[in-house]
Amino acid sequence: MKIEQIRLRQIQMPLVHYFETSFGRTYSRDMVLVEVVADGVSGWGEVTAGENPFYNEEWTEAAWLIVKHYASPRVLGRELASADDVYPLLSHIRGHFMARGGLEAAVWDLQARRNGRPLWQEIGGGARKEIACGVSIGIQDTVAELLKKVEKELADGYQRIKMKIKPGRDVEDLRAVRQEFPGIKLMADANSAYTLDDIDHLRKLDDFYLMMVEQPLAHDDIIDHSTLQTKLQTPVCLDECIRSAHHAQQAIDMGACRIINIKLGRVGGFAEAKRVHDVCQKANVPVWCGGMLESGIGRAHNVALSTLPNFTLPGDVSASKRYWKRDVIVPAVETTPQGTIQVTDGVGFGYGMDMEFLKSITVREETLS
Ligand code: OSB
Ligand code: MG
Repeated sequence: MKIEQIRLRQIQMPLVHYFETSFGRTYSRDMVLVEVVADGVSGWGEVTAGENPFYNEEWTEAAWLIVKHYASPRVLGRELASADDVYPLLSHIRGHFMARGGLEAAVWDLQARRNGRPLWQEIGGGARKEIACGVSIGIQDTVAELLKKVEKELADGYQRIKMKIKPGRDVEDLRAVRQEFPGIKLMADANSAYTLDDIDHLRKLDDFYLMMVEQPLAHDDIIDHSTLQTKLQTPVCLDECIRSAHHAQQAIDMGACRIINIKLGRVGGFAEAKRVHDVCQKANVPVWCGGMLESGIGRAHNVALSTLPNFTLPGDVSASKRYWKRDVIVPAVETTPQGTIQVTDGVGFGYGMDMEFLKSITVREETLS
């Protein structure tokens, strides 16, 4: 296939409720969408970078420039044998995996559409027709609000609760939730807010029989996590640290984690996400699909990814309405009362585009050809 056009769009979407992590609050998303066109057919991708370079080094403005000036020129007008060709074409770019991944995922979606197949089938998924959903709950102003939020998500059927934690908002918050909900699948995500100096403090998390603690230490430090894991009963799950299958292999070999969160963007797209998945599967390390407050496009891609066999734990992929009043796809992503998302058999990412709404929230658009 030969990509004739790449259209970049920046859209702005206010969140239904702000989302607070150890690195700050997000009230509204500002994201870059990538549309690739060949023979009149469009494939869609989403750059999952945040509005600020706080989760990792990427952010919306930088991602726009990387896709425009470095990623697109390598793909545009080139005869691609497969979407698998995109990752190596972009690997001369250091970092910026989310920017690269937005374009790469769009080419996978296009390839699926050209073949008249669902995206999940195109990437070799299909191990399940229904994916298990958890939710990620941001840091709340008060413990009472946190408990109310947990109760609501459980009532909506979600199978696992993840709480964001940071120093000063960890042990007491977790104790309160555990006391109120003794039997639930519970985990905590620190987004790199601690250091090895906090080992004694982090050991208190073992009291709450969490499924895992996600990325407690520095975003780029697998070595310190391997030290921490030997001192914790709670399994460590790595998020920020794992940007490639090679990282995943090293982290597993070092005993730095027992679970890995795979984010499509963070590893540069579907090809590398599958390689991370395969490394983990071989090592008997379960994985789950992380989220980045995606629009429906990124969300649908996450659903497809979650059908690979080793995605055996509930992910952070949940209903559109938890984030958006109106989503850019139709229908919106919905969950069943059992806390699952039913995988669609539609071609490509399996949902339609709400172009009218998309246009109304587009703040910048550029077509490269
Ligand atoms: O660490 O998983 C994370 C959101 C933004 C940045 C980082 C993370 C998150 C989430 C939200 O946890 C997951 C979601 O609901 O999309
Ligand atoms: Mg995380």
